[in-house]
Amino acid sequence: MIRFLTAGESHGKALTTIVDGFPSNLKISENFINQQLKRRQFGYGRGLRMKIETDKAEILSGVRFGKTLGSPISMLIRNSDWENWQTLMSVDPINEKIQKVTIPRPGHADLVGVSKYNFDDIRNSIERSSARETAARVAAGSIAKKLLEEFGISIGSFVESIGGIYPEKNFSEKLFNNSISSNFTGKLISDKADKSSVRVLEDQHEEKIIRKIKTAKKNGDTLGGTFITVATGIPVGLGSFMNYDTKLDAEIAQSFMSINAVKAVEVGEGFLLAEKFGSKSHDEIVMKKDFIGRKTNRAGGIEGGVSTGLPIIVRAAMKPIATLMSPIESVDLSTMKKVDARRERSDFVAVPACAVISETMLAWSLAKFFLQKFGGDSIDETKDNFNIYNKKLFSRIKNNFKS
Ligand code: EPS
Repeated sequence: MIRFLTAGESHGKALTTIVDGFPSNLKISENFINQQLKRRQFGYGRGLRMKIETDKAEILSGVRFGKTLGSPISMLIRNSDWENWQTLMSVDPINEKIQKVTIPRPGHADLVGVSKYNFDDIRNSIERSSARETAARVAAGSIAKKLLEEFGISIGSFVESIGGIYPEKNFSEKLFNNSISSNFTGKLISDKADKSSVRVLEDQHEEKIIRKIKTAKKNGDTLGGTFITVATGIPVGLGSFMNYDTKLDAEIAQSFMSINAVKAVEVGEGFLLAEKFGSKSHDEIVMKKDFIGRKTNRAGGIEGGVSTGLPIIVRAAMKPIATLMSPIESVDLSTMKKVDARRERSDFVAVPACAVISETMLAWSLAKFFLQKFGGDSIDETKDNFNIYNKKLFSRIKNNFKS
Protein backbone atom coordinates (compact mmCIF):
# COMPACT_ATOMS: atom_id res chain seq x y z
CA MET A 1 0.00 0.00 0.00
CA ILE A 2 1.54 3.32 -1.03
CA ARG A 3 0.88 6.46 0.96
CA PHE A 4 2.15 10.00 1.22
CA LEU A 5 1.79 13.02 3.43
CA THR A 6 2.76 16.59 2.70
CA ALA A 7 3.63 19.29 5.21
CA GLY A 8 4.45 22.95 4.96
CA GLU A 9 2.92 26.40 5.00
CA SER A 10 2.82 28.55 1.86
CA HIS A 11 5.23 31.12 3.34
CA GLY A 12 7.00 28.83 5.77
CA LYS A 13 10.57 27.65 5.36
CA ALA A 14 9.80 24.71 3.07
CA LEU A 15 7.35 22.08 1.90
CA THR A 16 8.10 18.47 2.66
CA THR A 17 6.65 15.12 1.71
CA ILE A 18 7.19 11.53 2.75
CA VAL A 19 6.30 8.89 0.19
CA ASP A 20 6.13 5.31 1.40
CA GLY A 21 5.48 1.84 -0.03
CA PHE A 22 7.23 1.95 -3.40
CA PRO A 23 9.21 -1.14 -4.43
CA SER A 24 13.01 -1.07 -4.50
CA ASN A 25 15.13 -0.61 -7.62
CA LEU A 26 12.83 1.93 -9.29
CA LYS A 27 15.01 4.45 -11.13
CA ILE A 28 14.31 7.98 -9.92
CA SER A 29 16.15 11.30 -10.21
CA GLU A 30 15.67 14.78 -8.80
CA ASN A 31 15.85 15.96 -12.37
CA PHE A 32 12.68 14.07 -13.34
CA ILE A 33 10.79 15.45 -10.33
CA ASN A 34 12.03 18.98 -10.99
CA GLN A 35 10.81 18.87 -14.58
CA GLN A 36 7.31 18.13 -13.27
CA LEU A 37 7.63 20.92 -10.68
CA LYS A 38 8.63 23.33 -13.41
CA ARG A 39 5.57 22.39 -15.46
CA ARG A 40 3.37 23.16 -12.42
CA GLN A 41 4.76 26.68 -12.14
CA PHE A 42 4.10 27.55 -15.74
CA GLY A 43 1.18 29.19 -17.55
CA TYR A 44 -0.10 32.59 -18.65
CA GLY A 45 -2.06 34.22 -15.85
CA ARG A 46 0.05 33.11 -12.89
CA GLY A 47 0.93 35.72 -10.26
CA LEU A 48 4.16 37.19 -8.88
CA ARG A 49 4.91 34.28 -6.56
CA MET A 50 5.86 32.10 -9.52
CA LYS A 51 8.52 34.69 -10.47
CA ILE A 52 10.04 34.40 -6.99
CA GLU A 53 10.07 30.61 -6.78
CA THR A 54 12.03 28.05 -8.79
CA ASP A 55 10.64 24.91 -7.20
CA LYS A 56 13.25 22.20 -6.75
CA ALA A 57 12.89 18.97 -4.79
CA GLU A 58 15.80 17.67 -2.78
CA ILE A 59 15.58 13.94 -2.11
CA LEU A 60 16.62 13.42 1.51
CA SER A 61 16.14 9.67 1.85
CA GLY A 62 14.95 6.48 0.23
CA VAL A 63 17.08 6.67 -2.93
CA ARG A 64 20.66 5.45 -3.45
CA PHE A 65 22.67 5.62 -6.68
CA GLY A 66 19.52 6.69 -8.56
CA LYS A 67 17.31 3.80 -7.42
CA THR A 68 14.70 3.48 -4.68
CA LEU A 69 15.64 1.44 -1.62
CA GLY A 70 12.07 0.50 -0.67
CA SER A 71 12.40 2.79 2.35
CA PRO A 72 10.36 5.99 2.84
CA ILE A 73 11.35 8.66 0.32
CA SER A 74 11.44 12.11 1.87
CA MET A 75 11.70 15.29 -0.15
CA LEU A 76 12.16 18.96 0.60
CA ILE A 77 11.12 21.94 -1.51
CA ARG A 78 12.42 25.22 -0.12
CA ASN A 79 10.26 28.35 -0.30
CA SER A 80 12.43 31.17 -1.65
CA ASP A 81 9.82 33.65 -0.42
CA TRP A 82 10.54 32.55 3.18
CA GLU A 83 13.18 35.28 3.33
CA ASN A 84 10.42 37.91 3.26
CA TRP A 85 8.22 36.08 5.78
CA GLN A 86 10.62 35.07 8.55
CA THR A 87 9.02 37.31 11.16
CA LEU A 88 5.43 36.85 10.07
CA MET A 89 5.84 33.07 9.93
CA SER A 90 8.23 32.65 12.85
CA VAL A 91 8.06 29.28 14.61
CA ASP A 92 8.98 30.94 17.92
CA PRO A 93 6.79 33.61 19.56
CA ILE A 94 7.73 37.16 18.53
CA ASN A 95 7.57 40.48 20.41
CA GLU A 96 6.71 42.64 17.42
CA LYS A 97 3.07 43.51 16.84
CA ILE A 98 1.95 42.09 13.52
CA GLN A 99 -1.00 43.04 11.38
CA LYS A 100 -3.55 40.25 11.58
CA VAL A 101 -5.65 39.28 8.60
CA THR A 102 -9.27 39.93 9.55
CA ILE A 103 -11.16 40.04 6.24
CA PRO A 104 -12.06 36.65 4.71
CA ARG A 105 -12.10 36.13 0.94
CA PRO A 106 -15.27 34.40 -0.33
CA GLY A 107 -14.30 31.17 -2.08
CA HIS A 108 -11.10 30.59 -0.10
CA ALA A 109 -10.82 28.63 3.15
CA ASP A 110 -10.43 31.85 5.19
CA LEU A 111 -13.77 31.93 7.02
CA VAL A 112 -14.27 28.20 7.44
CA GLY A 113 -10.68 27.95 8.67
CA VAL A 114 -10.96 30.50 11.47
CA SER A 115 -14.41 29.15 12.40
CA LYS A 116 -13.23 25.58 12.67
CA TYR A 117 -9.76 26.02 14.22
CA ASN A 118 -10.57 28.90 16.55
CA PHE A 119 -7.89 31.20 15.11
CA ASP A 120 -7.60 34.95 15.76
CA ASP A 121 -5.75 35.55 12.47
CA ILE A 122 -6.93 34.41 9.02
CA ARG A 123 -3.22 34.03 8.08
CA ASN A 124 -3.30 30.73 10.03
CA SER A 125 -5.88 29.33 7.57
CA ILE A 126 -4.43 30.81 4.39
CA GLU A 127 -1.05 29.29 4.86
CA ARG A 128 -2.03 25.65 4.62
CA SER A 129 -5.09 25.99 2.39
CA SER A 130 -2.98 27.76 -0.27
CA ALA A 131 -2.42 25.89 -3.52
CA ARG A 132 1.30 26.12 -2.78
CA GLU A 133 0.89 22.70 -1.10
CA THR A 134 0.38 21.17 -4.54
CA ALA A 135 4.12 21.58 -5.24
CA ALA A 136 4.79 18.88 -2.63
CA ARG A 137 2.06 16.72 -4.17
CA VAL A 138 3.62 17.00 -7.60
CA ALA A 139 6.93 15.82 -6.11
CA ALA A 140 5.20 12.83 -4.48
CA GLY A 141 3.09 12.03 -7.55
CA SER A 142 6.17 12.15 -9.78
CA ILE A 143 7.42 8.96 -8.13
CA ALA A 144 4.10 7.32 -9.05
CA LYS A 145 4.42 8.65 -12.58
CA LYS A 146 7.91 7.18 -12.85
CA LEU A 147 6.71 3.78 -11.60
CA LEU A 148 3.90 3.70 -14.17
CA GLU A 149 6.28 4.70 -16.96
CA GLU A 150 8.24 1.49 -16.32
CA PHE A 151 5.10 -0.40 -17.38
CA GLY A 152 4.31 1.71 -20.43
CA ILE A 153 1.60 3.71 -18.65
CA SER A 154 1.74 7.31 -19.78
CA ILE A 155 -0.19 10.23 -18.32
CA GLY A 156 -0.89 13.60 -19.86
CA SER A 157 -3.30 16.49 -19.74
CA PHE A 158 -4.46 19.54 -21.62
CA VAL A 159 -6.66 22.52 -20.90
CA GLU A 160 -10.05 22.23 -22.58
CA SER A 161 -11.49 25.64 -21.67
CA ILE A 162 -10.77 28.79 -19.69
CA GLY A 163 -13.56 31.22 -18.86
CA GLY A 164 -16.01 29.27 -21.04
CA ILE A 165 -13.85 29.49 -24.19
CA TYR A 166 -13.83 26.02 -25.77
CA PRO A 167 -11.87 24.88 -28.84
CA GLU A 168 -13.47 24.55 -32.25
CA LYS A 169 -12.29 20.96 -32.60
CA ASN A 170 -12.90 19.03 -29.43
CA PHE A 171 -10.12 16.49 -29.03
CA SER A 172 -12.02 14.67 -26.28
CA GLU A 173 -14.57 13.48 -28.89
CA LYS A 174 -11.76 11.59 -30.60
CA LEU A 175 -10.89 10.00 -27.28
CA PHE A 176 -14.48 8.95 -26.59
CA ASN A 177 -14.92 7.64 -30.15
CA ASN A 178 -11.78 5.56 -29.68
CA SER A 179 -10.59 6.94 -33.01
CA ILE A 180 -7.15 8.11 -31.90
CA SER A 181 -4.10 6.52 -33.46
CA SER A 182 -2.72 3.41 -31.81
CA ASN A 183 0.57 5.12 -30.92
CA PHE A 184 -1.19 7.91 -29.01
CA THR A 185 0.11 8.29 -25.44
CA GLY A 186 -0.74 10.54 -22.53
CA LYS A 187 2.72 12.09 -22.72
CA LEU A 188 2.24 13.05 -26.39
CA ILE A 189 -0.81 15.14 -25.52
CA SER A 190 1.05 16.80 -22.64
CA ASP A 191 4.07 17.54 -24.82
CA LYS A 192 1.76 19.32 -27.25
CA ALA A 193 -0.08 21.21 -24.50
CA ASP A 194 3.20 22.23 -22.83
CA LYS A 195 4.05 24.22 -25.97
CA SER A 196 1.06 26.50 -25.38
CA SER A 197 1.16 29.21 -22.70
CA VAL A 198 -2.29 28.09 -21.52
CA ARG A 199 -1.77 24.38 -22.30
CA VAL A 200 -4.38 24.16 -25.07
CA LEU A 201 -4.04 22.19 -28.31
CA GLU A 202 -4.83 24.85 -30.96
CA ASP A 203 -3.18 28.24 -31.61
CA GLN A 204 -6.47 30.01 -32.34
CA HIS A 205 -7.93 28.70 -29.13
CA GLU A 206 -4.91 30.02 -27.21
CA GLU A 207 -5.32 33.49 -28.71
CA LYS A 208 -8.99 33.67 -27.71
CA ILE A 209 -8.22 32.52 -24.18
CA ILE A 210 -5.37 35.01 -23.73
CA ARG A 211 -7.73 37.80 -24.79
CA LYS A 212 -10.23 36.67 -22.16
CA ILE A 213 -7.53 36.46 -19.45
CA LYS A 214 -6.34 39.97 -20.36
CA THR A 215 -9.89 41.26 -19.90
CA ALA A 216 -10.14 39.52 -16.54
CA LYS A 217 -6.81 41.03 -15.43
CA LYS A 218 -7.86 44.51 -16.56
CA ASN A 219 -11.05 44.18 -14.52
CA GLY A 220 -9.19 42.85 -11.46
CA ASP A 221 -11.02 39.57 -11.96
CA THR A 222 -10.06 35.88 -12.21
CA LEU A 223 -11.08 32.83 -14.28
CA GLY A 224 -11.40 29.08 -13.95
CA GLY A 225 -11.77 26.39 -16.58
CA THR A 226 -11.88 22.74 -17.49
CA PHE A 227 -9.10 20.29 -18.26
CA ILE A 228 -8.78 16.71 -19.45
CA THR A 229 -6.34 14.19 -18.07
CA VAL A 230 -5.59 10.95 -19.89
CA ALA A 231 -3.70 7.79 -18.99
CA THR A 232 -2.74 5.32 -21.72
CA GLY A 233 -1.23 1.83 -21.62
CA ILE A 234 -3.47 0.76 -18.75
CA PRO A 235 -3.76 -2.97 -18.04
CA VAL A 236 -7.20 -4.56 -17.75
CA GLY A 237 -8.27 -5.07 -14.15
CA LEU A 238 -7.09 -2.19 -11.95
CA GLY A 239 -9.65 -1.61 -9.20
CA SER A 240 -12.57 -3.84 -8.26
CA PHE A 241 -16.35 -3.78 -7.83
CA MET A 242 -16.14 -5.59 -4.50
CA ASN A 243 -16.49 -2.54 -2.27
CA TYR A 244 -17.04 1.23 -2.38
CA ASP A 245 -13.40 1.98 -1.65
CA THR A 246 -11.91 -0.46 -4.13
CA LYS A 247 -13.47 1.13 -7.23
CA LEU A 248 -10.94 2.84 -9.46
CA ASP A 249 -13.27 5.64 -10.59
CA ALA A 250 -14.18 6.44 -6.97
CA GLU A 251 -10.50 6.65 -6.07
CA ILE A 252 -9.76 8.92 -9.04
CA ALA A 253 -12.71 11.22 -8.25
CA GLN A 254 -11.44 11.65 -4.69
CA SER A 255 -7.93 12.42 -5.97
CA PHE A 256 -9.15 15.08 -8.38
CA MET A 257 -11.59 16.67 -5.94
CA SER A 258 -8.75 17.04 -3.46
CA ILE A 259 -6.94 19.48 -5.76
CA ASN A 260 -7.47 23.08 -4.67
CA ALA A 261 -10.39 24.81 -6.43
CA VAL A 262 -11.61 21.71 -8.30
CA LYS A 263 -15.41 21.60 -8.10
CA ALA A 264 -16.39 18.82 -10.53
CA VAL A 265 -14.99 15.60 -11.95
CA GLU A 266 -16.24 13.36 -14.76
CA VAL A 267 -14.98 9.99 -15.96
CA GLY A 268 -15.48 9.38 -19.69
CA GLU A 269 -18.49 11.17 -21.14
CA GLY A 270 -19.74 11.72 -17.58
CA PHE A 271 -22.68 14.14 -17.44
CA LEU A 272 -23.33 13.78 -21.17
CA LEU A 273 -24.22 10.10 -20.67
CA ALA A 274 -27.18 11.13 -18.53
CA GLU A 275 -28.81 12.67 -21.61
CA LYS A 276 -28.37 9.77 -24.04
CA PHE A 277 -30.09 6.47 -24.86
CA GLY A 278 -28.30 3.40 -23.53
CA SER A 279 -27.66 2.27 -27.10
CA LYS A 280 -25.58 5.43 -27.65
CA SER A 281 -23.84 5.32 -24.28
CA HIS A 282 -22.05 2.02 -23.89
CA ASP A 283 -18.94 0.73 -25.57
CA GLU A 284 -19.78 -2.18 -27.87
CA ILE A 285 -17.58 -5.25 -27.48
CA VAL A 286 -15.96 -6.44 -30.71
CA MET A 287 -13.35 -8.96 -31.81
CA LYS A 288 -10.16 -7.28 -32.97
CA LYS A 289 -7.63 -9.61 -34.63
CA ASP A 290 -6.58 -11.72 -31.66
CA PHE A 291 -8.18 -9.94 -28.73
CA ILE A 292 -11.44 -8.45 -27.52
CA GLY A 293 -11.79 -4.70 -28.04
CA ARG A 294 -14.32 -1.86 -27.89
CA LYS A 295 -15.78 0.32 -30.61
CA THR A 296 -15.82 3.41 -28.42
CA ASN A 297 -14.49 4.57 -25.05
CA ARG A 298 -17.37 6.61 -23.62
CA ALA A 299 -16.83 4.93 -20.26
CA GLY A 300 -13.42 6.61 -20.10
CA GLY A 301 -11.59 3.34 -19.55
CA ILE A 302 -13.48 2.20 -16.45
CA GLU A 303 -16.47 -0.15 -16.17
CA GLY A 304 -17.78 -1.34 -12.81
CA GLY A 305 -14.92 0.38 -11.02
CA VAL A 306 -12.38 -1.67 -13.01
CA SER A 307 -10.04 -0.53 -15.80
CA THR A 308 -11.03 -1.86 -19.25
CA GLY A 309 -7.59 -1.43 -20.77
CA LEU A 310 -8.63 1.58 -22.85
CA PRO A 311 -7.29 5.07 -22.01
CA ILE A 312 -8.58 6.48 -18.75
CA ILE A 313 -10.15 9.86 -19.48
CA VAL A 314 -10.98 12.27 -16.69
CA ARG A 315 -12.39 15.77 -17.07
CA ALA A 316 -12.49 18.26 -14.24
CA ALA A 317 -13.59 21.83 -13.58
CA MET A 318 -11.62 24.40 -11.61
CA LYS A 319 -13.45 27.38 -10.19
CA PRO A 320 -11.95 30.89 -10.61
CA ILE A 321 -9.19 31.93 -8.17
CA ALA A 322 -10.75 33.37 -5.01
CA THR A 323 -8.49 36.42 -4.56
CA LEU A 324 -9.93 39.28 -6.62
CA MET A 325 -8.19 42.59 -7.22
CA SER A 326 -11.68 44.12 -7.66
CA PRO A 327 -13.09 42.42 -4.59
CA ILE A 328 -16.61 41.23 -3.87
CA GLU A 329 -18.40 41.66 -0.55
CA SER A 330 -17.17 40.38 2.79
CA VAL A 331 -17.26 41.19 6.50
CA ASP A 332 -14.33 42.50 8.58
CA LEU A 333 -14.22 40.11 11.54
CA SER A 334 -12.59 42.80 13.75
CA THR A 335 -15.56 45.18 13.32
CA MET A 336 -18.27 42.84 11.99
CA LYS A 337 -18.97 45.49 9.33
CA LYS A 338 -19.46 45.10 5.59
CA VAL A 339 -16.22 45.62 3.62
CA ASP A 340 -14.56 44.65 0.35
CA ALA A 341 -12.84 41.25 0.51
CA ARG A 342 -9.07 41.42 1.05
CA ARG A 343 -6.76 41.82 -1.94
CA GLU A 344 -3.43 40.08 -1.94
CA ARG A 345 -0.90 38.70 -4.36
CA SER A 346 -2.41 35.82 -6.31
CA ASP A 347 -2.85 34.20 -9.69
CA PHE A 348 -5.47 35.35 -12.21
CA VAL A 349 -5.73 31.90 -13.77
CA ALA A 350 -4.14 28.62 -12.70
CA VAL A 351 -5.98 26.06 -14.87
CA PRO A 352 -2.79 25.04 -16.76
CA ALA A 353 -1.07 24.33 -13.42
CA CYS A 354 -4.15 22.52 -12.13
CA ALA A 355 -4.02 20.18 -15.14
CA VAL A 356 -0.36 19.34 -14.40
CA ILE A 357 -1.22 18.67 -10.75
CA SER A 358 -4.07 16.39 -11.88
CA GLU A 359 -1.57 14.27 -13.83
CA THR A 360 0.32 13.52 -10.64
CA MET A 361 -2.89 12.84 -8.70
CA LEU A 362 -4.07 10.46 -11.45
CA ALA A 363 -0.62 8.83 -11.39
CA TRP A 364 -0.92 8.41 -7.65
CA SER A 365 -4.34 6.74 -7.81
CA LEU A 366 -3.28 4.44 -10.63
CA ALA A 367 0.00 3.50 -8.92
CA LYS A 368 -1.92 2.70 -5.74
CA PHE A 369 -4.22 0.25 -7.52
CA PHE A 370 -1.44 -0.99 -9.78
CA LEU A 371 0.75 -2.02 -6.84
CA GLN A 372 -2.24 -3.51 -5.05
CA LYS A 373 -2.73 -5.79 -8.04
CA PHE A 374 0.83 -6.56 -9.06
CA GLY A 375 2.64 -6.02 -5.74
CA GLY A 376 6.27 -6.97 -5.25
CA ASP A 377 9.03 -5.71 -2.97
CA SER A 378 11.31 -4.88 -5.89
CA ILE A 379 10.35 -3.42 -9.25
CA ASP A 380 11.78 -6.59 -10.80
CA GLU A 381 9.22 -8.71 -8.93
CA THR A 382 6.42 -6.30 -9.91
CA LYS A 383 7.47 -6.64 -13.55
CA ASP A 384 7.37 -10.46 -13.40
CA ASN A 385 3.86 -10.38 -11.94
CA PHE A 386 2.70 -7.84 -14.51
CA ASN A 387 4.14 -9.72 -17.48
CA ILE A 388 2.69 -13.09 -16.50
CA TYR A 389 -0.77 -11.62 -15.91
CA ASN A 390 -0.83 -9.81 -19.24
CA LYS A 391 0.56 -12.74 -21.19
CA LYS A 392 -2.09 -15.11 -19.91
CA LEU A 393 -5.08 -12.78 -19.76
CA PHE A 394 -6.79 -13.54 -23.07
CA SER A 395 -5.80 -17.18 -23.27
CA ARG A 396 -7.37 -17.69 -19.84
CA ILE A 397 -10.66 -16.15 -20.97
CA LYS A 398 -10.61 -18.33 -24.12
CA ASN A 399 -9.84 -21.52 -22.20
CA ASN A 400 -12.38 -20.84 -19.47
CA PHE A 401 -15.20 -20.44 -21.97
CA LYS A 402 -14.22 -23.10 -24.46
CA SER A 403 -17.24 -25.32 -25.07
C1 EPS B 1 0.85 29.17 -5.31
C2 EPS B 1 1.37 29.97 -4.37
C3 EPS B 1 0.62 31.11 -3.82
C4 EPS B 1 -0.33 31.67 -4.86
C5 EPS B 1 -1.21 30.61 -5.48
C6 EPS B 1 -0.49 29.38 -5.90
O1 EPS B 1 1.56 32.04 -3.42
P1 EPS B 1 1.23 33.46 -2.76
O2 EPS B 1 0.00 33.26 -1.93
O3 EPS B 1 2.44 33.77 -1.95
O4 EPS B 1 1.07 34.38 -3.91
O5 EPS B 1 0.39 32.29 -5.90
O6 EPS B 1 -2.18 30.21 -4.56
C7 EPS B 1 -3.47 30.58 -4.77
C8 EPS B 1 -3.88 31.18 -5.83
C9 EPS B 1 -4.41 30.19 -3.71
O7 EPS B 1 -5.59 30.55 -3.86
O8 EPS B 1 -4.00 29.57 -2.77
C10 EPS B 1 1.58 28.02 -5.84
O9 EPS B 1 2.74 27.74 -5.47
O10 EPS B 1 1.01 27.32 -6.72
